[in-house]
Amino acid sequence: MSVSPGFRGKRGFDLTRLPPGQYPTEDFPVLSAGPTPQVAEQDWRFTVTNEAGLEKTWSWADFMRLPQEDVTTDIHCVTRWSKFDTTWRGVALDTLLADTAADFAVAHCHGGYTTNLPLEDLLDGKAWLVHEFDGFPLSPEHGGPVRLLVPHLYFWKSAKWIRGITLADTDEPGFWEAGGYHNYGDPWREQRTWND
Ligand SMILES: Nc1nc2c(c(=O)[nH]1)N[C@H]1C(S)=C(S)[C@@H](COP(=O)(O)O)O[C@H]1N2
Ligand SMILES: [Mo]
Repeated sequence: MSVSPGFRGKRGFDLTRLPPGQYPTEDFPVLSAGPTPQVAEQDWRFTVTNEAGLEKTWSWADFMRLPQEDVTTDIHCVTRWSKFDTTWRGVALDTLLADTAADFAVAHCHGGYTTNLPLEDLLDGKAWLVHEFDGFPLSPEHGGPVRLLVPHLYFWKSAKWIRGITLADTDEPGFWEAGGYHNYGDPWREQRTWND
C-alpha cells in the first residue's frame, strides 16, 4: 500500500488529523491559570451534583474499582499546539453520570478553575476522568491525580485537578468561557473565541 506523501509533514505527522490553525508537537506544554494544587490520592474525592442538588461522591478507592479504559487520542490546545496519539487510562463519564435529564455540566477543580460543557459532550464514550498518562500516574502539572479528558474539544475543556461536576438545566460559562473563549470550543470549526 502506498501513502501519499502530500498528506504528511516533514516529520511524518498526518496533517489530515490537524485542525485548522494548529501545528503538531511532540512536547507536552503545561498551561495552568494558577499554581499547581497538590492533591493526594487518598484525599481525592469526586462529587456529581445533579440538577436536583443530590450528590454522589466517589473516593479514590471507589474510583479505581470502576471499569477502566485505555484511550489513545489527539489533543488540541487553543494556543495552537496539537499532540497526536496521547495515551491515557481512566473511567468513562458514562459510568459516573448515569440517570440524569440535565442538558449542561460544569466541571469544578481544586484551585477554583471551572469549564462548562453540554452534557452530551461528556457521554457516549467522548470523555473520561483520567489518572494515567503515557503509562504513568498523571503528574500534578498535567492535572494529577485526576483530570477530565474531552479530546474532541479544545484542551481548556479538559479540566485538571477535577473534584466534581455539577449538572444543570441551564448553561453557565466557566473560567475561560466567561473570559472570552468560545462557549463550545470545537477545534475543527476553529471556535477559539466568542466571536468565532
Ligand atoms: N484546573 C485547571 N484545568 C485546566 C487549566 C487550568 O488552568 N486549571 N488550563 C486548561 C488549559 S487552557 C489547557 S490548554 C489545558 C492544559 O493542560 P496541560 O497543562 O496538561 O497541557 O488544561 C486545561 N485545564
Ligand atoms: Mo489552553
